Amino acid sequence: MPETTLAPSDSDVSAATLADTDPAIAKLIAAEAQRQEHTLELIASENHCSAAVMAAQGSCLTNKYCEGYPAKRYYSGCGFYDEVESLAIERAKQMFGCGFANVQPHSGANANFAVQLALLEPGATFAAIQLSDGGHLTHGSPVNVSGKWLNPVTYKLVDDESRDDWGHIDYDSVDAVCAEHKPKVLMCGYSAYPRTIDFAKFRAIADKHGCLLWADVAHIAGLIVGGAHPSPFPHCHIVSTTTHKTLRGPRGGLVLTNDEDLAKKIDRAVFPGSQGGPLMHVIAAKAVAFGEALRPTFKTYASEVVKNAQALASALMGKGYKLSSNGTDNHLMVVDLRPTDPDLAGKEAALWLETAGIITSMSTVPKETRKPFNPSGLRLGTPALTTRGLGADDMNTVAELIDRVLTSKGDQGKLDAVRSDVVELCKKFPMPH
Ligand code: DSN
Repeated sequence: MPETTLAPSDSDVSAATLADTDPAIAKLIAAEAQRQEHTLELIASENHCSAAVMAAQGSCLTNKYCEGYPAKRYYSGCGFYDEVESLAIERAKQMFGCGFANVQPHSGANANFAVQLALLEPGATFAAIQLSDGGHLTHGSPVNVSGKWLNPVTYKLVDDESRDDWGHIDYDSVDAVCAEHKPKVLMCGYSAYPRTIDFAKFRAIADKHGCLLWADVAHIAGLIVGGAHPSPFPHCHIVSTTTHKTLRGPRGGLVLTNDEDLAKKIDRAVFPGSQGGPLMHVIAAKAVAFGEALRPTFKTYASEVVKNAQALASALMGKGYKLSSNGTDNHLMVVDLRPTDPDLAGKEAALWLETAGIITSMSTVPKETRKPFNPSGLRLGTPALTTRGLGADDMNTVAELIDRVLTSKGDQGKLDAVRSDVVELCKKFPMPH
């Protein structure tokens, strides 16, 4: 049972620490810090942000309502907040080399909803890739507003395994889907796609069929900013992203464009279209993270993330694992578990790995044969391990640990032995703050 009592000192919140005022929550946060310290974080969409980012997010800026935009607020007392938001906007523009940024979306899903509200009428057609091929819920899934209120049509991955580009975007299919359905918006950018996105090729197809081109670069934003993946600009009309994955900021969203009219539509779609008061403490933390990403060391980080992913992918393939598209160009890979163990599905594999201190996420794979809640694959990524300082040589050790788990048949003794080795490895790479 969690503790629920408040300490008697809760009358003086400003002077007290969290441990004094709410020991139950303080204890859970401390336990989570220990969990992060003693496990290997391989979820492709997670990272360890800096103490400076957390300090900004945990600041008094959480206290203020600032509906509106800098110098156009609906509340008094917003002067410092205007400066904070303007700094975040300027740094976002500088990071991506574009003309306009909206830093208010609370999340990637909110950013994508705002883009859809700005660009598409109810029932309008847009083209994207489906969830099981590496897309995202907000890219037209029938359980999301994007699939309920809009008309998504889907293009495919190359599914001929004899081709060198097996598992890559099938650009012929993108062209064919646009020719057939004439979508108003063509969307690229994915949650489980291990290959480089050819934004110029997408733009040529978009222009041919009169579509606006929208990229959701949530997963690869940090790689783009760090120069380890080509930029969506100048090719894309609109770019949305999260700020907490490879970009290593606080949890949140961001929308970017070079087009002034689209920028105005996006601003209106974020507020008042789909959100109220911006989370100013999070916007401050975004500004801090963007400042970090603009430093030269972030380029090194982004390139190390990719090198580590490629080293991990090679080591796993060397052990006989099948990876979607036979490898990776970016920070993530998708392991299809079926060829190595037809009885082992993603949910159980992720559970065994978690027991051993290796944190991953289950994933659908191309030509999926199981249900999304127990799919056939695992998605692995290197952003967080790279932040901790693990390098390409350490990826052989990580692959060895993963292999020991996946071949353990769930034997508790074997999982416990891996857990001890994981703890030892983690001790060599303490959290960088
Ligand atoms: N849930 C995120 C991911 O894991 O990719 C996307 O929003």
